[in-house]
Amino acid sequence: MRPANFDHLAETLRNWGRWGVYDQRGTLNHIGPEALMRAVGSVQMGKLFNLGLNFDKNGPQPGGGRFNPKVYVTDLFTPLNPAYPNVVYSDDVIHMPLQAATQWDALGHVHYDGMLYNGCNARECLTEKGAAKMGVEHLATPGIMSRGVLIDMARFKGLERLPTDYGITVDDLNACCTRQGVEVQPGDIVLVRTGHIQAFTIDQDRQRFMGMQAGLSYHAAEWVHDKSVAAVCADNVAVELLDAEGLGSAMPLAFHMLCLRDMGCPLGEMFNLEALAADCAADGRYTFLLAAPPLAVTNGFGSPVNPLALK
Ligand code: UVW
Repeated sequence: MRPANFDHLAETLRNWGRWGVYDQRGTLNHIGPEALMRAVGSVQMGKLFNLGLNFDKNGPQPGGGRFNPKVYVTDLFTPLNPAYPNVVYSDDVIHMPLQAATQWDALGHVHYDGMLYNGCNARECLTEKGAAKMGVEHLATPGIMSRGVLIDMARFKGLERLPTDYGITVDDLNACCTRQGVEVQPGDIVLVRTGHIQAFTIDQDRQRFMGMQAGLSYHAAEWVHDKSVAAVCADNVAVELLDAEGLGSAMPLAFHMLCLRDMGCPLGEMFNLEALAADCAADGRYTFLLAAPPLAVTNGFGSPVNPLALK
């Protein structure tokens, strides 16, 4: 069975046609001049935070289809001109899944009932060559930048990490924003901290990091829609709650489906929010300029990203 109220939610939240029949950017359309100027206005201290994981063989993947990045050196001490061997360059190659570590999900990443965001027929749009529609390159132009709002749910609950079976509700989101003294506005990018990334960054337990984990309940998609949020990111693997019940239902990854397929809302995963969250707790300011441009991988289902938060 599909989760309770899923079909009703999907119909209510669906943004198909809202930004035109050819739109492939979804809720990023909420980011206009007003949202960007609000982002600039949130820069007050000149403090910069990197929210990305490193891309290397020690990444968060425990094995399987998604593996950690492999980097090969293809040129080392190669002379630019053989006549002057002391003037040289070095080059390298990376082989990695686009979903290996900190990443954006493109709108074509998941779908159900044969349709992608904006009513695209999945059989026509998705091929072995990738996403002919709803590829990540459409999120890359002009890019993803807006005001970021950190929602530090773990700290709000007085915990280092939320319990792995905890689904973050609409009430939680509202209560946490009130406590933090922040109001999410149209075009903002919301970053939710669960503390789950510590399973990788502190425990180095890749299996547990990829396993059951706290995250947003699929009901929270309604909040994302009502607030006109441009994109949602989190410090876990899937942004949403991963539990046996949801994964065993007829609509696994229900929040993904509502966001990517029905709303057209990109999801940012494995954002390391630890240092940023500590700083926000210290100065009581939870907003910042977020610059998180995906790579313009043509027809890509996702992209690695090195997100930056400037306070
Ligand atoms: C899937 O696992 C399908 O998606 P994600 O990596 O976006 O959580």
